[in-house]
Amino acid sequence: MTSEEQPKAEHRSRPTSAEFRDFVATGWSPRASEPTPRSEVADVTAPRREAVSAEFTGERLVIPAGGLKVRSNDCDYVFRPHTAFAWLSGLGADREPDAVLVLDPLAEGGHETTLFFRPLAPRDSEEFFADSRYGEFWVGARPTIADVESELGVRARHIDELKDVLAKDAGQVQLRVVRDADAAVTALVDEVRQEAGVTESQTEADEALSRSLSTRRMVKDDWEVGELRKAVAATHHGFEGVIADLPEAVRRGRGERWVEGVFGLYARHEGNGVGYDSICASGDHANTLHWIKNTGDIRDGDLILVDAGVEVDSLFTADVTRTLPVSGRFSEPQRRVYEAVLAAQEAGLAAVKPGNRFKDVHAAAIRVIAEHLHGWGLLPDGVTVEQTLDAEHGQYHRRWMVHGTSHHLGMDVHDCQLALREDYMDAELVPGMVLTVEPGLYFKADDELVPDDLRGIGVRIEDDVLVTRDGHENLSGDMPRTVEDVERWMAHVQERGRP
Ligand SMILES: [Mn+2]
Repeated sequence: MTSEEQPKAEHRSRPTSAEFRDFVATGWSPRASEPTPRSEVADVTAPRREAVSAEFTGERLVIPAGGLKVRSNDCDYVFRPHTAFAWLSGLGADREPDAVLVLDPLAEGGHETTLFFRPLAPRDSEEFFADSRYGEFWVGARPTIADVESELGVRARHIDELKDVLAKDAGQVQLRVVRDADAAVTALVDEVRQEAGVTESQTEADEALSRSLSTRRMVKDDWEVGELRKAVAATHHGFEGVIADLPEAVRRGRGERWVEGVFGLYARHEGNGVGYDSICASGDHANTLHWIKNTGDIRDGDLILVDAGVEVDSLFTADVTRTLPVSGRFSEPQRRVYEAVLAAQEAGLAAVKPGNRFKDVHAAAIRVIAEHLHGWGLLPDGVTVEQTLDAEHGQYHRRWMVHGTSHHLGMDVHDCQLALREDYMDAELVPGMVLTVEPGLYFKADDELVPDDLRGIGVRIEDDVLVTRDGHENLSGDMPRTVEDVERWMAHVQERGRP
């Protein structure tokens, strides 16, 4: 409802004459008479809202999109709607700053959904030419109320009507708001509650709504899996773009940035953008788990770890990691580490099947990691594999893989983060869940416990995996993973050029 305020620069204000106002308001072709056609996603969001409606019978639910955030002065960051809002409304990409979705309880049961937003202003308004944030001259024509109603299949209203709707019978109707989406809407809901005489804290009730909207996204329907497939396909192209440009990245210096840029090019061209900041980590940088500075050179003979994913307009994102030999060929020590990680990933993948628990995937992968570390003599003297895997007293192996093996994947790269432990880590895998399987081994250049030839090698292999009725499907399985396949892939792509 309320984007961050931009400071006004007085020296940039221009006098506006009555003559100019009249002149700028006229002489334009009539606007399109047909509203935006109904979108495919309108059919997908209706059952989502019905399920939420059934859980929160008789309650008023408020799900804000969030507002624009100032980057500096009068420049904002590109807008990204809150995921709960996008999932329930069907609006993705950069839509619709300051909008609020309200599920209003009906007397006869169920809810009516209304999207409150800032519709297109008429041409005789000040906004039309003067408002650099919302005005048609500055950001293009925004949708009208009729556009939104037609496109999304819900009722739409001007955002200015929101407060009255929230205040209506607020004392009798339980109100819940997704609190972290828009501070101003949360404050408005709290104010309405106070005016209605609700004195006890409603934070827990609000959090239960947020948790429900997060947990409900865990099992993907066919349409959602289709969006993830698109995201993975675009990500595959992005990786091939990176491989094709690797020699150029080496030649130019600061090659990690070149790789980030090339992947970003594919992400913006084929999708909405990157689903998270790309990790482009060459040599020892691969041992910094979230290396997103990407300032380094890429040197022949090193590995480069690229952890990147394209997000499509619906906001579903891929999350894939490949660790590539810059020269096109793994050295013997690189291959040794790589094949250990690959074996761990295979063990993790094999554990992705209905009936297994989410945490079983990590357990399977980390055991293989521990076995290799033990076999290489890296664990402290006398420590067995079973001893290091002991959660209470061991865990030595975690020095070289400190992260988990999996997370749910969807509209958020780390999806369903508000789910309870029993619904996430401890939950059984069921068909439709999508998770990553991403073990790694990280031998820092200054790790004195590691033999010389392994120092500075960091490897992670990450795929996006759909749980099916009889096991799993690796959605990113078309992207080569074995040593031989990766080497062949690189040679092929560099021979052929950019996809
Ligand atoms: Mn991941």
